[in-house]
Amino acid sequence: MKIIHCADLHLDSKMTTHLSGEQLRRRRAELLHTFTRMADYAAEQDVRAILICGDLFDSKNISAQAVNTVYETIRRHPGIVFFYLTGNHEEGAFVDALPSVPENLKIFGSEWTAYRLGTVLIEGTNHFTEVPQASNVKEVPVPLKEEATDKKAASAEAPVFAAKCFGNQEHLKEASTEAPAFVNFRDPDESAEERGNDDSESAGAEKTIRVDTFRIVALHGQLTEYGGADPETLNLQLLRNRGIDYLALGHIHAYKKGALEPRGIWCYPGALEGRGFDECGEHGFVLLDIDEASGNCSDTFIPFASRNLWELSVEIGGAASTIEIIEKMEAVIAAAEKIRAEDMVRVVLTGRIDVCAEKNMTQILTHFRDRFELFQLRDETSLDVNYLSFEHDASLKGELVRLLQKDPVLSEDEKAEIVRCGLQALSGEEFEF
Ligand SMILES: [Mn+2]
Repeated sequence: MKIIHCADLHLDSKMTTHLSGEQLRRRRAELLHTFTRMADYAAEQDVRAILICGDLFDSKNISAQAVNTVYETIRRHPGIVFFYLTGNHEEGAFVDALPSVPENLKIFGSEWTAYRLGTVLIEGTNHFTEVPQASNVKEVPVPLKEEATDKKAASAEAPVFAAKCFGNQEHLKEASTEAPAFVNFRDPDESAEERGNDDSESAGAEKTIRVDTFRIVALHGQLTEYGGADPETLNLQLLRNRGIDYLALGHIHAYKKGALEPRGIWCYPGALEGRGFDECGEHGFVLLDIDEASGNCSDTFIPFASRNLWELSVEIGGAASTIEIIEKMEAVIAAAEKIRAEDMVRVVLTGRIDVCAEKNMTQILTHFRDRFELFQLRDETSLDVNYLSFEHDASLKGELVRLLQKDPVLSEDEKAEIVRCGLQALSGEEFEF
């Protein structure tokens, strides 16, 4: 069974990059578009469930555009169950905004909830205190595969499409009226003998968790070794040795995973799209492929963002001209193979350059501006002044440099900057602050 694990979509985000009004509108639309693309990808790849581990929206003020997009996307994919862990930003505002909760949308709220999808158990809460020993399990029927050929048939016969996509979900309704099964969780280290005894004791209305059940737990917060007072911290000690196969997390905006004793892993898929230069690199989701017979699971990070952000540091120490600086930048950009034309790039210039070096930021910007969706340039170089070379300079320039050198108040960096502007002005050149 394939399951997508994503988190931190932050739909309706205000973004933290310096985008123009038009770029910002387009970027917001892209975030929504990526959500629908992900659902389409899931249908194509025969994914049975999409697990959204919090921060689907950026704030509790959700736009109609975002609510409708998510709602309609879920309804148009009855073959996929959407599990949604309400995060710390949205506070259930989405559910309240819905005209109705689609059959294939399952919510994790403040109470610990467990859903069973085939042999996969998906549990979670947005208010984690501990993993409960036992929990009521809501059975979720594994939806029928969305037939790829249906779409072709649907375009020819509109009524069929409408029935399939809007509410003909009798198979879901039927099964979900079944009485929930009661499940006891057990220590995975327990011997088979103990297990056997226990089974006979708990026979009847209770049924014991099957060994071949793949257990996913969905939580939102910062994983820590010892926990803390902040409700957003998740104490690892309370999550180890609980028979968790896959701890599906949200909150950290970069992909990250680690071991969860005794047999599982924890994983943050990262934000689905980066929103600022503090969220650089590839973004996407995690695709789980669980072999239901063996319980083996592969987890693969799938880059899926429509654009990524990259910050490149370019050392230009010793460069004497704008062209030379551009050349150094070109080399660094060429080496960053993952950067695409649709990406947003920020270059930070570093190193020490001579105060007499000819460096024109406008020219550098002009050179790179049209190559990427967004191009930003930051100058973090520092200036070197070779005071010796001005020692015997009888011109106004020499006078200025010697005067500044003796100044007791200005810092070395301030002196260098004034020297640079002064020299350029005296040479009759345009200068940039
Ligand atoms: Mn987040």
